[in-house]
Amino acid sequence: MKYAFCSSRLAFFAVLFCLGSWQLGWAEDGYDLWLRYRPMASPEIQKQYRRQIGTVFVAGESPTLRIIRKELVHGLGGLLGQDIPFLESLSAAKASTLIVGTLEDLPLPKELGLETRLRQLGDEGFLIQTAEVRVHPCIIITANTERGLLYGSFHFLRLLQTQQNISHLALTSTPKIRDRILNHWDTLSGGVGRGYAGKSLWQWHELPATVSPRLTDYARANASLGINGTVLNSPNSEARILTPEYLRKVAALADIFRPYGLRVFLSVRFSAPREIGGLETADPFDERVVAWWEAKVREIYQWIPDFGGFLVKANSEGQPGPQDYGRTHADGANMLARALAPHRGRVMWRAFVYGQGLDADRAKRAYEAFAPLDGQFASNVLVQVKNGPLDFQPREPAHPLFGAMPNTPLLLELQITQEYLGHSQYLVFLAPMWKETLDFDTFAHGPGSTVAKVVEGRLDNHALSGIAGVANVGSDRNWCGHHFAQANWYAFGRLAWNPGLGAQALAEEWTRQTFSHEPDVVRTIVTLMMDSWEGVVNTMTPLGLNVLCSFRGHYDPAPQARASFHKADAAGLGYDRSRAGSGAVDQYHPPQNERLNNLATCPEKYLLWFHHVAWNQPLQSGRTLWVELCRHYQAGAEQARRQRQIWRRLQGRIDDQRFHEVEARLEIQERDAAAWRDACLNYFQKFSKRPIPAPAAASDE
Ligand code: BDP
Repeated sequence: MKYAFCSSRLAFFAVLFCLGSWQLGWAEDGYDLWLRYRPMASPEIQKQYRRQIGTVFVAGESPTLRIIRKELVHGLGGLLGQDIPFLESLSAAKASTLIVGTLEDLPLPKELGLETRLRQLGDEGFLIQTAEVRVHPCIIITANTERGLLYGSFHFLRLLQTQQNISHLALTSTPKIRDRILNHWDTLSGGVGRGYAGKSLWQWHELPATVSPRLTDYARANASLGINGTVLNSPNSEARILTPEYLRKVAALADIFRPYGLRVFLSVRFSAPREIGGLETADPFDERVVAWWEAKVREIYQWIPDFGGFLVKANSEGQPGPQDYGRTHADGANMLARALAPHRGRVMWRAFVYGQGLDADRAKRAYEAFAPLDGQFASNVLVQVKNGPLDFQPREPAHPLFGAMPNTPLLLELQITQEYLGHSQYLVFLAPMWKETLDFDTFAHGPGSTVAKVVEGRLDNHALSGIAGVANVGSDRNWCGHHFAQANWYAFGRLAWNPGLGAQALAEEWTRQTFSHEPDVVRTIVTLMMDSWEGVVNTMTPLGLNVLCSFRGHYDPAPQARASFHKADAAGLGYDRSRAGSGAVDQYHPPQNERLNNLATCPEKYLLWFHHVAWNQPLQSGRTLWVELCRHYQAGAEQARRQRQIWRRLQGRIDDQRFHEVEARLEIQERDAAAWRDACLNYFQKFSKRPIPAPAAASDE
């Protein structure tokens, strides 16, 4: 009895404590991502929204519509701080009903003209419109499909979460890219290649009997951004994924993801017919191999009727491929594409190849291997190209292949996980980097032929288009390791939907949903985010340098081990890719090639990527290369120090848990940025033989 009394008192105080700490925002662990739906901080705005959304009607019944209902109950209830009644039928609609449904399910007045507008929205777009329904002002979310409704509902909740004016809504939105995909580098043993947020989410050993509820939250987070595909396993694939044992597991995941509009794809191992098919060859021209893949694809579609297709890494970093049999990449891709075509599946064939036989300059190899194959791929093949010609460096010029394969849909591969950008220790917002790639002008059809247009399929009118992000999620409670790494998942999804969105706007909308609406907090966090990428470029690879990291881990500085990339010598620094050097500049179209070829016009951010520059060469600032290099490394370390100071100002203004967890990582970043500065400058000084200048005082800059 006594015990019961104590425990109920304890429970009472525990509840009080939780309520108190929640109000003060003391204990958020990051699990909720940008879908927190905390009550609006401003009572005026909350009151206004309550007036504008009095009731909700969602037409129809299906798994996706149930998800929409649940999200609106959760989202509106949380944000508005009260339950919003759901109506049973449209005829009950009153003033300020939020109406959600396809036109099939919604007998709405013709004069609203929604049908014509919907015709342009395809099967994923949506329309959100303020309109009079039965003389009542209402908000309508409609689309041609339930997926469109799902995206529209999430968009509407985003409007509220970012405190937008919803008085006169008249907006439509359609994705600019068709396949918007996460690439997981997960292994079947439960690890994540280049993952810094714990183990694989998939829990293969438990599937299909047990499916973690967390996977529903994963699908929901992706749907909230419009991500519509997921490649479950690493491109360094294991043939086992194609065995019935694993296909059953994959099907269990696909069942969970389907109502969220998320299709499943698999990375396949080209030699699978030998490894699990009992054949002695995987030659794409061998009829038994062709038949094996056809049967395998049929089997997959029996398990997963909406299966997306295959991702393939072939003849790259030791992976098997068609070249093992004297066939081309196109021969290999097309054989798989033919097997998938009757089921409307596609092949995403990676261009990440750099076999030494191709060219002495690694940065030229993928172009040399793939540009000649343009026009040879089947119509359901996309060639998947990394953003830059090397490998996810802190900064790279855009891959020249984006201007070189007009007859092939090119899928842009970005890396969300921070393999070369400080893992989940560093605060780096990657949207500015991705925007630099998307805005890069290939000049393929004259000025304005940006990478974004190529990837959207607009430049050469391709029916297929795609973008992939190497995922940064794992089993960590906060999904991504670093709380700010969530912003990169977020920004990837939003940019995949619309590459035209601005990095700063994305930083701001993420911050408002994730941390706070307080203007000073928003400003502080957005500034931190927007400065962070350039800061890390300065820390590691300024002025176009690249691959200066250790072999193992790709985290610590190791310039001494990377001479083949930086080419430091007594004369200067940088890789000569001008016409006098490797000639990589001529993989770009005029006038881009001329601009890059000329030391005077090559943008300084790419300088040492394209040129071997003398230590005493004056740069734009008037300072020599050596002094400028020192300034950049010093600025990188200084920024890491400063960002920690700035962050400290937020103590007590955001929840304590996330504050401290980010603080702890900023401390690591500060320490390690200083180590980068010292390691790189001490090493390069051996060649420059010049003194390291004292760091510039803030007033010198
Ligand atoms: C590199 C990674 C390696 C991947 C490879 C790839 O270091 O682990 O397998 O990319 O993209 O960046 O296949």
